[in-house]
Order: sequence, then C-alpha cells, then structure tokens
Amino acid sequence: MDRLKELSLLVQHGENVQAVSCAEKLLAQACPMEDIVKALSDGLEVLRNKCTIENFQLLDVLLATRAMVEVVDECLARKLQTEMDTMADSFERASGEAPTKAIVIGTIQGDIHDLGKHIVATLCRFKNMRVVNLGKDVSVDRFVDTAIAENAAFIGVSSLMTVCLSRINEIKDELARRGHDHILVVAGGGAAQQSSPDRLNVDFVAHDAFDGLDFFLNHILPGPS
Ligand code: B12
Repeated sequence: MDRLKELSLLVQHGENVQAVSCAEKLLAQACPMEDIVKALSDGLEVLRNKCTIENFQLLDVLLATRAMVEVVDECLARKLQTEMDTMADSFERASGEAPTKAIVIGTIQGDIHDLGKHIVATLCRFKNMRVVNLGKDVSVDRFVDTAIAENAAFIGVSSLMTVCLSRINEIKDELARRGHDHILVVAGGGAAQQSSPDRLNVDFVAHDAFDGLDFFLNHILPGPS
C-alpha cells in the first residue's frame, strides 16, 4: 500500500505508535512535509461523520487526534529542529542575531478545535517566528490585546465551526479602532476556508498550513519583533 495512504489509515484508526513509525519512514525517504500533513488531515477527514451533533463517537475521534499530534510533535517538529540546527551556524554568522516576527495565534471563541492551529504554530516556530499561542476559545479582545502587547505582525485565527465565523469579522475592526490595523489577520481552518477574505474581514484566508506560512513569510518586513 502507498505509505501516505497507510499513514492516513493509521491516524484514522488511532494507531499512534505505528503512525509515528510510518511518518518517520516517509521522512527518511525525503517525502515532502506538505504530503505528510495532507495525509494526516485526510485521516481525520474520514471521521467527519463520527463528529456531528447527532453522532459523536468521542473515543474514536480522540484516538485519531492523539495519533496526529504525536506525528506532528515527534516526527515533523524533530525534523524541523534538525534542519534548523544545521542552518543555525551559518545563519547566525550571516545575520548576527536570529530574526523574530511575532504571530499571535488561536482558535476563535466558541470553537475548541486546535489541531490545525497547532500545526501552523509548529511550522512558524521553526521558521524563526515568535509564536504566542493563545489556545482555543479565544475572544476577539484577547486576540487584539495580545497582538498589541506583543507588537505582533500577524494574528492567525482558526475556525472549524461555522457558527463561530462571524466573530472573526470583529478582529480587524477592533484593531482599527485601537489604531493597529497594520497587524495582518489571517484566517484558516475548515469553516474559514469556505469563506472569503472580504466576508471574514481579514487580510488572507489560508487553505492549509503551508499556504498560511507562505503568506507570513512573504509579508515579513525587516524590523523589530
Ligand atoms: C478532531 C475533531 C474534533 C475533536 C477536536 C480535537 C482538537 N483538539 O482539535 C473534538 C472531538 C474535541 C471535536 C469536537 C466537536 N466537533 Co469536531 N471535528 C473534528 C474533525 C474530525 C477533524 C478536525 C481536524 O482537526 N482536522 C485536522 C486538521 C489538521 O485540519 P484543519 O483544522 O482543517 O487544519 C488545517 C488547515 O485548515 C489549516 N489551518 C487550520 N487552522 C488554521 C489557522 C491559520 C491561521 C492558518 C494559517 C491555517 C490553519 O492548517 C491545517 C493543516 O493544513 C472535524 C472533521 C473535519 N475533517 O474537519 C470535525 C468537525 C470540525 N467537528 C464538528 C463538530 C460539529 C464538533 C462538535 C460540535 C461535536 C459535538 N457533538 O459536540 C464539537 C465541537 C465543540 C466546540 N465548541 O468546538 C463539525 C463542525 C461543523 C461546522 N462546520 O460547523 C466537523 C466539521 C465534523 C462534521 N460534522 O462535519 N471535534
């Protein structure tokens, strides 16, 4: 069987140990990280019908969730760390100091899904961004207060729950009201992806974690934090 397909199935069945070992083999074969993240997402996508208001098979979904998080933390993060360590010497020599640009990231109020956001936070951290992770169920005020206090360049907001989307619209207005509308707002997650930047009143809607990362990296200007 195709190894990426195997990884999806292992995650779907909550086989955490085997999923980690399968992902390690994929990385050893130089499989792109984008393909691994897609396989993880596909594994959870299949559980959609076990996670409805009427049919909530919590154990199955949580076991799959655990398998996905372990692959991200034990395989992808470790691989990114190794790449960073390899680059560190030459980078420090070239620039004198590590660059940091802050992103404040969280899941919008009312929504407790945080796996996608966790992947984005992991990728950003290993791209030398300073990540302030507010967790889940985060109010608009908390996003805005923290972004201003941290002198952040970006707010990354995740939403998988359609009913929570309307709150995202308020972030940019609240930033503008406080004179900080230079902070760029990027939305992501299954529900946000169904919408548009205009409808969500954000600067960008990311279709996956790498799409978001590209936006951040393309909009990082030199300067403090
Ligand atoms: C896992 C899961 C859960 C877990 C969450 C565990 C956790 N720690 O996150 C648990 C069991 C807790 C859960 C609970 C519920 N869930 Co649920 N859940 C899912 C499931 C199966 C997978 C979601 C997931 O993590 N996918 C994998 C990640 C990696 O994908 P992702 O989030 O899309 O992220 C990727 C991109 O979107 C992007 N991204 C995400 N966020 C961001 C942010 C930024 C800034 C950027 C740049 C990119 C980005 O990066 C990621 C990698 O590319 C989905 C079905 C689905 N496939 O979406 C339902 C789903 C999201 N759940 C759903 C529902 C209804 C619920 C419950 C209400 C069920 C209930 N009976 O109570 C509760 C929610 C309670 C609440 N208030 O939030 C619905 C939502 C429907 C809707 N559109 O409103 C879905 C879609 C299932 C369905 N019925 O269709 N759920």
